[in-house]
Amino acid sequence: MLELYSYFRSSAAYRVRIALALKGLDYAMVPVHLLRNGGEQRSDQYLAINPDGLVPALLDDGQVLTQSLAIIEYLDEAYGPARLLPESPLARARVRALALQIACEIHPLNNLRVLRYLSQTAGLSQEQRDAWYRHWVLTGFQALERRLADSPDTGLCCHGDEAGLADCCLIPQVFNARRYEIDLSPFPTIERIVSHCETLPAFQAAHPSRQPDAE
Ligand SMILES: N[C@@H](CCC(=O)N[C@@H](CS)C(=O)NCC(=O)O)C(=O)O
Repeated sequence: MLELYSYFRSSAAYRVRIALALKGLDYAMVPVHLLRNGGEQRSDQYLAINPDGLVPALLDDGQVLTQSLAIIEYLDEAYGPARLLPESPLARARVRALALQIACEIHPLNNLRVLRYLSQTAGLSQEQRDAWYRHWVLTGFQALERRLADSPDTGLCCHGDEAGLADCCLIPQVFNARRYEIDLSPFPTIERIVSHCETLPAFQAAHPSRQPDAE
């Protein structure tokens, strides 16, 4: 029995929802509202599950897993056949690097608690906060576009023609970028991959608008 603690607009939870759908795994969704009740991710009940106070968390038969990339790799290994990472060590390293480039270099800088700190503690205006957000997305996407465009390993998806770990990270990050009305036209390879993934049922099922807690 798999239970995913998720928030419809959380891009880290969205990554795991895509992976679950690509693997064809059924799961129960437990909503954690990041804005209501002072942030349910900081409730005692949720902190007992994930002391980071971040979603997602996954329970597999009562065993707690955290960190979206670790969860995705776990799902791929535990529920074979593995398909979210390629086989060769070099290819695996490439896919992990693409995924980590999004998950470590872009996403944490723009997380809710960081944005809150910028306005509530550092005193940034909404305009300055939005400029910060866009700056780190653009910086990350410039590097990512170059990596993807320059590599013969890039196919319909980030690596070859089958969706995998890197696509699980890219599509939610682009969803966030669109929410901030970031112009993606300087990133044609990213746009092309996203357009392809959006035609796939797993990505459609995982979309924030299709979640039970969507608003
Ligand atoms: N590295 C973590 C990041 C998790 C994360 O940052 N989750 C965000 C939503 S996308 C969150 O729960 N934010 C709540 C907050 O900042 O208070 C992962 O990949 O699982």
